[in-house]
Amino acid sequence: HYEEQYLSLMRQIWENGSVQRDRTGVGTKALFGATMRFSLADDAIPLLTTKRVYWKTAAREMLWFLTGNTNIRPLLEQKVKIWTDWPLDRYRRETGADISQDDFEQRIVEDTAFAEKWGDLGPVYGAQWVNWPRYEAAENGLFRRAAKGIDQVSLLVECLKNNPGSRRHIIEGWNVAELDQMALPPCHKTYQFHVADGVLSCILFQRSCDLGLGFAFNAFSAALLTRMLASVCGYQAGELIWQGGDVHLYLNHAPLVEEQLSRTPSGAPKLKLLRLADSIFDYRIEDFEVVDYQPQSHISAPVAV
Ligand code: DHF
Ligand code: TMP
Repeated sequence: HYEEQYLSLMRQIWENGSVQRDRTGVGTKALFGATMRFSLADDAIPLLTTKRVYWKTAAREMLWFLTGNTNIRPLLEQKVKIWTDWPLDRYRRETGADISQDDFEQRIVEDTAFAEKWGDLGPVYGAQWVNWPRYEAAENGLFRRAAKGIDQVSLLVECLKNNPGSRRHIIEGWNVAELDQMALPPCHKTYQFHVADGVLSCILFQRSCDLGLGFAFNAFSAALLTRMLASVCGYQAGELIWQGGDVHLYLNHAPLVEEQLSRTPSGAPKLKLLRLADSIFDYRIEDFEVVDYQPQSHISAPVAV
């Protein structure tokens, strides 16, 4: 079963990982450098079955990246709360306000000016994917930011269609010049695609991976992106090759790790794309369906901020 790779990596890190004092102060066990391969053929999808994964949340996040938006407001309007912690943390730190997560989220949704001031994550994924900044010479001899940046996603689609044999099919999130403005520097930072015999595959390089929480989303999302790209370019989907840099388990995820390692994966969920969209930017959440997914119960775990 494809999920054995995940469970065995989890076991290996839990048993042999080096204990690290990490940025969040929670502490991790970590291993550097790991690869997992997942087939995407015949609608196969790397969705974990040893716990329920809210794949629609991950899909909504991926669609949000593709819009280029970096504000959590459109996510909250869809009840997606996975990014709230970081703006909330900044709001509390900078204002000293004692506000609950619910109240903060409600204010972001209802108050446009508040959302603009406090809901933005900085130039994270979406901003770099479809609007990587360009600069142009100004009259005064200096450079200024051009009105329109580089749309890596559109260029990728064109290149996949017109020059499938290229070895340069990349979406890059790691804009070195802007890292300091981001709430979090990108974790799933590089996507490389490859076409062979009409089959599209993807390598995702993730520099930092929260194996207990983030991974389930990252693997599903990368597979979804690959499926959407294959579909609009007229290819079949082949494989997702996931590569991690610092792959870790937070020390406070012990209950999740022990529960999950006691479970056995089962079943072969499939992802259906119900519609061929005209463009990669035209997909909607209603276009996705997961079938044959009978996961074991959800296991919640705290997210390290
Ligand atoms: N920080 C850390 N420490 N780990 C992360 O995985 C992470 N992921 C980020 C941003 N910062 C992060 C963005 N993605 C959840 C899932 C993905 C995600 C952020 C949070 C999460 O909390 N998942 C829970 C609840 C899911 C839900 O509410 O729908 C889970 O059990 O999967
Ligand atoms: P870092 O920037 O110090 O590496 O912290 C980021 C944390 O968030 C780290 O635990 C990895 C995790 N993460 C994921 O695993 N997947 C994601 O998509 C995101 C945004 C974060």
